[in-house]
Amino acid sequence: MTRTIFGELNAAGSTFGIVVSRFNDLITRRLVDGAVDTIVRHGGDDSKIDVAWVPGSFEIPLAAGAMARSGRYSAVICLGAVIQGSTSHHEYINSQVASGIMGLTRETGIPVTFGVITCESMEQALDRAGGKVGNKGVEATLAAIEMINLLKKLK
Ligand code: INI
Repeated sequence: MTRTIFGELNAAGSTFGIVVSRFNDLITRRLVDGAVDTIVRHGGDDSKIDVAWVPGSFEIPLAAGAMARSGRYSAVICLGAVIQGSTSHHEYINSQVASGIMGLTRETGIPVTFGVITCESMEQALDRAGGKVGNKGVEATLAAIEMINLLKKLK
């Protein structure tokens, strides 16, 4: 008989760190709003959410690491928007942020989720920040909540 294990979407009792980039804040403010709203709608408490602002997405892993190692949070949610310019600058940022965040999940054992929009234009970013392609902040928050509860069952 198969035993199926999954994490419920219940944020009650959990504490959340959110790290968000100020670069492209027209977009990232919408991601934070989506993240906080998602936590509260899933039974979480907004007094158990800390939001740390960093200059740009490149700085996200450093602040996320400090939060993840502090022992104060059930999960850390990383939010940013890297929009392709006329150079390859964005590629360096994207690869460092993604691998930095993945490294933190392995190192700390808590969910550190990736809510960084990577796209070609401001229009595509708006679509992913509450527009027609959803909200990356909501997605990263649901992943964090699900993983918190899954990990409780796997331990
Ligand atoms: N930071 C972003 O979050 N998004 C971008 O699109 C972006 N671009 O395109 O340059 C960006 N750059 C800043 C970078 O993240 C660092 O803050 C900066 O390089 C200082 O370390």
